[in-house]
Amino acid sequence: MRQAFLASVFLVSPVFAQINGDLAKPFHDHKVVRVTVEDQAQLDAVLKEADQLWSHRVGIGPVEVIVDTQSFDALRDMGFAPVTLVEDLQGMVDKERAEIDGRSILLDLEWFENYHPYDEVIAYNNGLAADFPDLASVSVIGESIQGRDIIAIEITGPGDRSDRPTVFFNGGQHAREWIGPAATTYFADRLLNLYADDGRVRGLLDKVVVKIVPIVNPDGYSYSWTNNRFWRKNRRDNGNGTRGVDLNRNWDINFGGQGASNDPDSDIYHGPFAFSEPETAAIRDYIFTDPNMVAHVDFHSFSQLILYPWGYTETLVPEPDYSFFVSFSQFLSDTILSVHGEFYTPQRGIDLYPASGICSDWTYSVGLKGWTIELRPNSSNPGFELPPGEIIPTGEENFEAILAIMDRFKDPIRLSFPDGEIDTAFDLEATTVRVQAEGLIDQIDGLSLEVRPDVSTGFVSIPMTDLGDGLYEADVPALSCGRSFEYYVAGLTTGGGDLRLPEDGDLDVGVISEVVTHEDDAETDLGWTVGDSGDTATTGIWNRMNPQATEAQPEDDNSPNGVNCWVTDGQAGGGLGDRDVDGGGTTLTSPAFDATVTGDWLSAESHISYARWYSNDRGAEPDSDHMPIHISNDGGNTWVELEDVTENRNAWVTKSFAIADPSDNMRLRIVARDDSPGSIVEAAIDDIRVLIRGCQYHPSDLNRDGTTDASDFFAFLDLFAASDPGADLDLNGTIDAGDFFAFLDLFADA
Ligand code: 0X9
Ligand code: ZN
Repeated sequence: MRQAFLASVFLVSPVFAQINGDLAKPFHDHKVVRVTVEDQAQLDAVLKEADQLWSHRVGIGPVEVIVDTQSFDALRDMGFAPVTLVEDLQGMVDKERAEIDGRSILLDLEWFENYHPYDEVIAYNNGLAADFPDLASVSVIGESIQGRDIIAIEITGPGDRSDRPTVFFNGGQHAREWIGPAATTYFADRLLNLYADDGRVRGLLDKVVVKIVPIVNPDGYSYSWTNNRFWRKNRRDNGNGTRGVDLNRNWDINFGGQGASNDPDSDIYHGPFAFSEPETAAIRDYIFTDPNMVAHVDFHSFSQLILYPWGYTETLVPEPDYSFFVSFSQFLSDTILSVHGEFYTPQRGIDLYPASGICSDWTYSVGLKGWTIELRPNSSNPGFELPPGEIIPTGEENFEAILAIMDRFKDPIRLSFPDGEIDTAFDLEATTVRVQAEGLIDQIDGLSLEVRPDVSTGFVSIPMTDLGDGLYEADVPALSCGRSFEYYVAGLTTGGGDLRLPEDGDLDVGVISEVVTHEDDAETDLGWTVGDSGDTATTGIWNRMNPQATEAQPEDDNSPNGVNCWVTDGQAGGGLGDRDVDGGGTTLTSPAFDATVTGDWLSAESHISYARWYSNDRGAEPDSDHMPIHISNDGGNTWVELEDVTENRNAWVTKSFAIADPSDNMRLRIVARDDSPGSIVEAAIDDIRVLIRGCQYHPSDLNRDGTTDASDFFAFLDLFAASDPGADLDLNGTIDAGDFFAFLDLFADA
């Protein structure tokens, strides 16, 4: 609904005066304000007036800055109408410090009820390693410019770790983001303290090595405690009276490109050359010493974001990585949400704003899956000063995310079904099973599809073909309707390990026939009704058209041969929140259709299927609306819910449901609802079909004349004599006595 301010923010070199770091009360008489600038000249004027940037984001649109009273007045006189976010910044800093000082440092988790200076964070990590010598060790992996240790804590279960994948987490690249060191230390604490009693943690740590660097930038972190609470960079003496390199612009990935500054005074100064800083060089070398490292998260604050590559370019990372980042980042977001209800937006870094030379882009470029997670809070007030009482909740929700990452990367080789698990095969059609293998730290040495058809007791092995890029496939030969088989994938790694997908058990597949008896691809209007007496939506009313793409709305319909679909106002409008659903619900009701089973079937069931698009994860109040879809078998008098859509795929998703009581007077109804003023709601529907699924013939009725009799027996003998693959009923690759007995079994079952 509300127009979200998104990207198209371009970065400029912020020119702002350095805070005088040695004053006891540097922020006396200072506020944090938001102004909206309309062009570069206005932006320059604001930056000239401001003391320091509050947000790292700077461009046309809203900009948040620290100003003193004089500058505040100056901005107001220039006509900027500054909105005050923090009235008394020094008061806020003092209050934070008083709260920190007033808290007693107690044992165990209470340590995490407060923030701690550099020495205490290091001491706490050392204490953990001392308490759990079988599970953890701390090493010094480098030294900061001012000679402070950069430490790493490594955690894994006892035993041989050489074939365990490593996941790597760090905090504290940015000095003022105190929750980063706190949360990463919390992860170390929980992993170690839960190992003994929590089977999930133990199971993961027995397969994965976790490495954590809680403070990448010790000098900056210390300085933010002693001098300037809002210091961001390291403390490099730049030689021209300015201090500090932004470590998160110093990595060797598009170094010096957009979103980084060559002005040493800037908060996003990239430094003289990539890895010029001992802090970034130390982390680089640490990563390179571990060939098993597979995934990495660089923890920052604030904004509650899960950012994936690239951060510097609009070019998408190649597949399958792109799809992986989209879906797994969404999964991480859902995982975090499930803990305390906090929403972390998953998105590409570049879609936030461009930034060059960032850590997680670099880790991705050297072969890891790399993320930047921006922790709590989600708003500029309190921004970097997340209250100490929120350390543990932030730690808890992100602990679930790091466990999810450990789980996802725990195997030296990971197998998955890129098209999902197959549960249905079609009459007399071979079924292709595809497997995606990701060699995280090992290689595949052959995969096979293990199939057990209904007539056999054992599995037969079908070798899978290597299609390249880790993709393997094999065909289960055609079977007739009514039959079934089980399957799983088995293999070996070159390291000698066993592979199996699924990890336990087999997948069951039934062979069916499918006939489409009603088809509506929305290319013409078959008699739909837009609107209902209860509708209150004022915009985003359903219409049928070739949709115009927005961030939330599809560019194309779903049908391969069409252009139109039903969509909640398919026009793009001037902005994202312009023509989405606003002000309540908008209802779309289908014409009546016949879902009864027609034709001769031994057994049959009617299904309804449709393709739907739903987007509600943009805007100021994401994930707050829903789209109920109902079906009626009495022309619209009574309705049964099929699903209540909340899943934000921002993509076409085909759903299919069995119809409990099919009639010849069915209707489908879709209500796209906008109940939260701040959310963006876009929906579409296409390719509505009725499918009859079942079998028209018994599998022993080989000549398909409707009865199983002697003629089928002779038909089988003909196939058998001709060595026709259709006679290989047990799928063992040869036509032999086993098939003969299998046929007798099917025959007896008729
Ligand atoms: O700008 C940064 O370095 C990170 N944000 S912060 O406020 N913690 O400084 C975010 C970098 C993420 N990447 C992109 N936005 N491209
Ligand atoms: Zn940061």
